[in-house]
Amino acid sequence: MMTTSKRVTFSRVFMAWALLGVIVGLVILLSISPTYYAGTATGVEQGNPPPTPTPGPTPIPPGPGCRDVVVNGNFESAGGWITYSALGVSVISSFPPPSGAYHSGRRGAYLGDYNLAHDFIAQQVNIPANATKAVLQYWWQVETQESALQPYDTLTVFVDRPFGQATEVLEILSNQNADPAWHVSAYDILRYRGRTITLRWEAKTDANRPTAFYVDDVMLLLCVDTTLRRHAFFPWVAR
Ligand SMILES: [Ca+2]
Ligand SMILES: [Ca+2]
Repeated sequence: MMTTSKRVTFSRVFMAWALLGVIVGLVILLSISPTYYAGTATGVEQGNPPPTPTPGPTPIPPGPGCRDVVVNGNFESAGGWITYSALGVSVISSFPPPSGAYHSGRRGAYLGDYNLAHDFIAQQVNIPANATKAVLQYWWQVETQESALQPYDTLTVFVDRPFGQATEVLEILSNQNADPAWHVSAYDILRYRGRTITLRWEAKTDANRPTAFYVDDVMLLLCVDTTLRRHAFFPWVAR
């Protein structure tokens, strides 16, 4: 028969074990829950890598006072471009790129793809003195029979300035950029404000294993400060 003091001792021991059980349970729960919530909060399931972002155009906010000044930048209609091909063929073409389709529509610039090539497309643009933004953007794709060891065949993007001033190279793509997918390049050229420049994409290949360069959706986004132009004509307005 259990005495009163033994009952008290038993009760204390039972409560101590129960308290220990609750503490252990809490510790286990807290150690598991952060992992669980981290997984559900980001929507990423355990063991699966996060989704790869889908490539898209560089975000260029149109905004008020902004417009694309390239004529026929998608190559879908006639006009806008000065073109040259040493082979004497049209460099604005519907010949399909390795990805299977042009970035827009059914046509684009198709440069090179033969040995000792010299092809280009060019367009003159004016960047007004009151420009506040001038971003050149274009999509490109390269296909080659070359190895990737050296840049044997190239597509050079030039900014030509009149009156014998130095030409600037914005970008040089080559057989080393070969990939059956569209890529985008974007350059700030606001430093040419107040000038008329010619943008030129020139392909040159060496004597063997040709490379093809495809260009589509050329855009020059210009934003202008209309108040600055008004002040230029009516300087007293600014006072
Ligand atoms: Ca197109
Ligand atoms: Ca070559």
